[in-house]
Amino acid sequence: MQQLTLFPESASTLLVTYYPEFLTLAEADELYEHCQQLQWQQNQIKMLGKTMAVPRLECIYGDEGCDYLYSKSVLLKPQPWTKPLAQLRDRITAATGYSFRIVIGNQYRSGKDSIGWHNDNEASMGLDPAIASISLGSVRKFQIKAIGGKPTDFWLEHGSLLVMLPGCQATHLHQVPKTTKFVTTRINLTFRPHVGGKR
Ligand SMILES: O=C(O)CCC(=O)C(=O)O
Repeated sequence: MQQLTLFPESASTLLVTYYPEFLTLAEADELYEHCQQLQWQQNQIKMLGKTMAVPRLECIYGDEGCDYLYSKSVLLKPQPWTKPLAQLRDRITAATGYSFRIVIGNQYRSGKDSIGWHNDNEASMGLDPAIASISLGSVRKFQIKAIGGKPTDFWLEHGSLLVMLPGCQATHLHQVPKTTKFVTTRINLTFRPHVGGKR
């Protein structure tokens, strides 16, 4: 498997590794088809006293009881693993050495969908989680920066895997910004650990 850091000097300080062709084109196409059948939902988030629609669709699959609350506002309750998602989880574990109990899907329907600057520091993932992120469909810009630092851009390709290594969430923020360029649907799957639920 080819492992490439697009920004070799900065990738180690950014605490990420990038595998552009983790999946073959045929595998990525098949997985994209599968993901279109997942149970996508439009969640609402409370921010600064206002309730608003999350600017993307979300879904979650994983081990029983591994609920995931983020931004003290959005509670995701996992559906049981589908066979393709469980097989992908095991393949990422074999390639990286990290284990995962849930996968959260993000569906960006157009350039208006996004995820703002944040870190994934929810206590339910335990200390210093490794998070593995598969991208499918349209290429979107993923930005990462040390807190207080300047962003580095990654263009996450169809079938690629980006791993945010342990420590990354404590020191860095990341986002997928909105774009005015024409883009079709992008699906992102983030495989995460979880300290609760049933195995
Ligand atoms: O879509 C992506 O590549 C990033 C998703 C993300 O930041 C998240 O789910 O926390």
